[in-house]
Amino acid sequence: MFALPRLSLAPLLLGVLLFNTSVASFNSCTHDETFIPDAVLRVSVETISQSCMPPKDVLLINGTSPGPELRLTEGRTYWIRVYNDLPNDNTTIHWHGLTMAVSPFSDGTPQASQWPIPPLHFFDYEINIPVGMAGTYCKSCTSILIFYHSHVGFQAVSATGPLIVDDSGPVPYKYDEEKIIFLQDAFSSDDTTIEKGLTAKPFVWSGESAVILVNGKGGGTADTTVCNASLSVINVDPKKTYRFRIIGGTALSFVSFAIEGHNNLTIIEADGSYTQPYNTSYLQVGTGQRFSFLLHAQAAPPKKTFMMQFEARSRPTVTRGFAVLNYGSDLAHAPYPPATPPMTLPETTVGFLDYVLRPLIQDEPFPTAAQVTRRVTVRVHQEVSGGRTIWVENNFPWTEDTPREPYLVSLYKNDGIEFPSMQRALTNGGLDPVTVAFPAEIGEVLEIVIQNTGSEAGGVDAHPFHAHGKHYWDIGSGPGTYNAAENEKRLIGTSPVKRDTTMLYVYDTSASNNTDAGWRAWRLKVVEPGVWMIHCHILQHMIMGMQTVWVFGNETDLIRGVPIPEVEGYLVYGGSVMGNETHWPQVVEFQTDWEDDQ
Ligand SMILES: *[C@@H]1O[C@H](CO)[C@@H](O)[C@H](O)[C@H]1NC(C)=O
Ligand SMILES: *[C@@H]1O[C@H](CO)[C@@H](O)[C@H](O)[C@H]1NC(C)=O
Ligand SMILES: *[C@@H]1O[C@H](CO)[C@@H](O)[C@H](O)[C@H]1NC(C)=O
Ligand SMILES: *[C@@H]1O[C@H](CO)[C@@H](O)[C@H](O)[C@H]1NC(C)=O
Ligand SMILES: *[C@@H]1O[C@H](CO)[C@@H](O)[C@H](O)[C@H]1NC(C)=O
Ligand SMILES: *[C@@H]1O[C@H](CO)[C@@H](O)[C@H](O)[C@H]1NC(C)=O
Ligand SMILES: *[C@@H]1O[C@H](CO)[C@@H](O)[C@H](O)[C@H]1NC(C)=O
Ligand SMILES: CC(=O)N[C@H]1CO[C@H](CO)[C@@H](O)[C@@H]1O
Ligand SMILES: [Cu+2]
Repeated sequence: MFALPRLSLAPLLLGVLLFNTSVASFNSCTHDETFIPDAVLRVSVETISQSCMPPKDVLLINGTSPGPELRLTEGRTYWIRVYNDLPNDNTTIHWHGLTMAVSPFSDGTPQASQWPIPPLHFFDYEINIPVGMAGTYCKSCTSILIFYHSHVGFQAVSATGPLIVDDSGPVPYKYDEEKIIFLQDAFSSDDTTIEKGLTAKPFVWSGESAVILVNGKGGGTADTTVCNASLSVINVDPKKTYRFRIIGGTALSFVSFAIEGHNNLTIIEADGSYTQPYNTSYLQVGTGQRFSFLLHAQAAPPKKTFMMQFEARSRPTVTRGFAVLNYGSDLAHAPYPPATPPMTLPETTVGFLDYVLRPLIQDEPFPTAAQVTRRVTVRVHQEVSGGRTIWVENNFPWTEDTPREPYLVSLYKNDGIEFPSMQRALTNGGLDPVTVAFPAEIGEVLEIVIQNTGSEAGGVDAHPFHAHGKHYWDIGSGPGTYNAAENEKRLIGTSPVKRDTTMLYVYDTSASNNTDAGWRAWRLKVVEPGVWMIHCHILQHMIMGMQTVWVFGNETDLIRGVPIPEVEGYLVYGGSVMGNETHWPQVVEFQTDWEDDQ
C-alpha cells in the first residue's frame, strides 16, 4: 500500500486537443530525479524453490511471487515505474482488468502496444483510473479487483501480483474485512525450458501444473506426485463477514474451489463489476478471472481449521491443492495437506454462472441483437504445422514474433507496415491477413463468437478468453456451433454481466478434427481507440499462437493528436522512453491531473 505525492517537472511542452467530447492533454517531459513514481515494481530472476519444487530460476516482483499488493484509488492518474532487472530477457507489465484508454503505450502488450522493456532498463507506466471505474460507473460501488502480470512469454507464471482499486464512495455490500486468494501454478521446469519445448519441433509439452499455489504457498497432489509442503493460512474470527477476492493468476489451471464447512458463498463481483448476490457452494476460476464472494464465518465453529480445496478441471489429470481457513490467529504448527481430500468437489466443467449472474446496476444498456453492426467469428483450432504444434485463429497463429514492430508504433510512424486494413478484413471474416489483426471502427457494435473446434491431435481444451480494453457483455456459451436465434431466446429474461475473461468450455471431448465443439459469445461497443489483445489466458497456449490483436479506431482516433516528435522515444526498441542507469526516461504524459499534485 502506498500513497506518495507525485512531483512533476514543469512541462517542456503542453499540448491540448479536442478528442471526441472530452478534452485530453499531453505533456512531454523527462522523468528525472525530481520525479517520484507512485509505485515501483522490480522484475528479477532468482534461483529459488517454490513450495515442494526443486530450486530453479523463478521470476519475482520485488523479490516475491506473487509480487506486492498494489492499492490504487479511482479518479487519479498513477505512474508505476517497472524495472527490468533481468539480465537477458525483456519484460512488460499488463494491468489486467483496466482499460488503458488514455495512455496508449501503457497496456503492456509487447509488439502490440509497446516495445518491451529491454534488460536492465525501466519504463514508467501511466495508469489513468477514471471515476466510476470501480464497479464500472456504479455510483454506490467500491473497490475492484485486477491484477498485474508480465505479458512476455511464460513470465506471468510467477511475475504477477494483486492490484485493487478503491472507491471512496459507500460500499454496496456490508462486510467486516477483506482477504485475498491469489492462485498460481508452479511447473517443474523453468520458463525458458517450457518456452523452448512449446515452440520446438517436435513439440514438448510443459507438463501439467505440479502444484496450485495459494498466496505463494501450497501443497497437494498432481498426477501421481504428492507435494507435501506447508499451506497458506487465512485467519478469520467467528461471526464476522469477509469479502474474499479470488484472483485466477494460474498459468494453466481452471480451478474449482470450495471451503470445508462453509457452503454458503455469495458472489458479489466478477472481473471488477459488482453483481447481484449469487449464492453458491463452490466457485470456478479460470486463468485471468477474478471474483469477490462473501463468507459468513461460523458463530461457534466445531473445530479450529477448515480446508480450502482447489482442483483443476478440463485437464488430463487433476492437480489438487489446499489452503487453510483458521479461526483465530494462533496456529501453533504450519498446516500440511490432508492425506485424503475432505471434500468431493462437483465434476462440473461447463456453464458455471452462464446466463444466471446479474449486474448489480445496469449502468449502460446492453446492446440488443438489432444493434449489433457486425458479427466476427474467431475459430480456434490446433494444428500440427511443419512439425510444430500450434493454435490458430481463423487460420492464423499470433505470437510476439508475428509483427515486425508493435502495431501502435507503425501507426505513429505512419509507415503502414502493420496497420490493418478494414477493407481486407471485411473480405476475410474480420481478420486482415496481411497484418494478422482484427480492425474495427469507433461506433461499431460487435458480436464476437469464439468457436472451439476439434483438433488434429484429437482432444479439445478449455480456454479462458481475455479481452484487453473496455469490458464486454458476456452472452453465454454452448455446445456445437453458435446459433444466434437460439441464443437470443436464451437471453430473454437474463441480464448479461460485463466481463473481461470468460471460458470457452469443453462441451465435446471427442469432436473430430476441425468440427465445432462449443462456443462462447460476447457483445461489445467499440468506443475506446487502441490496440487491444483478445487471447486465451493459458500461457502455454499464448506461446503456441492463441492470441489475436484488435485495432479499434482509425489513425486519427488512435494518435490522439500527439504526433512525432513527441512520441519518438516510444518508436524504437530501447528508445529514449526507456530509462537506465545513465539515462532518465523522456516520456509523454497523456493525462496530467495537475490538480492532484501536492
Ligand atoms: C518494490 O521495491 C522497491 C525497492 O526495491 C520499493 O521502492 C518499492 O516501494 C516496492 N514496491 C512495492 C509496491 O512495495
Ligand atoms: C527483446 O525484444 C526485442 C524487440 O522485440 C527483440 O528483438 C529481442 O529479440 C528480444 N530479446 C529477447 C531476449 O527476447
Ligand atoms: C508432511 O510433512 C509434515 C512436516 O514435515 C509431516 O508432519 C507430515 O506427516 C507429512 N505428511 C505426509 C503425508 O507425509
Ligand atoms: C444467500 O445466502 C445468504 C447467507 O449465506 C442468505 O442470507 C440469503 O438468503 C441467500 N439467498 C438466497 C437467494 O438463497
Ligand atoms: C476516423 O474516424 C472518426 C470517427 O471515429 C472520423 O470522425 C474521422 O473522420 C476518421 N478519420 C479518417 C482519416 O478516416
Ligand atoms: C484437420 O483440419 C485442418 C483444417 O481443416 C486440415 O488442414 C488438416 O489437414 C486436418 N488434419 C487432419 C489430420 O485431418
Ligand atoms: C542507456 O540509455 C541511453 C539512451 O537510450 C543509451 O544511449 C545507453 O546506451 C543506455 N545504456 C545502457 C547501459 O544500455
Ligand atoms: C445461513 C444459510 O443460508 N444457510 C444455508 C447454507 O446452505 C445450505 C445448503 O447449501 C442450506 O441448507 C443452509 O440453510
Ligand atoms: Cu487456451
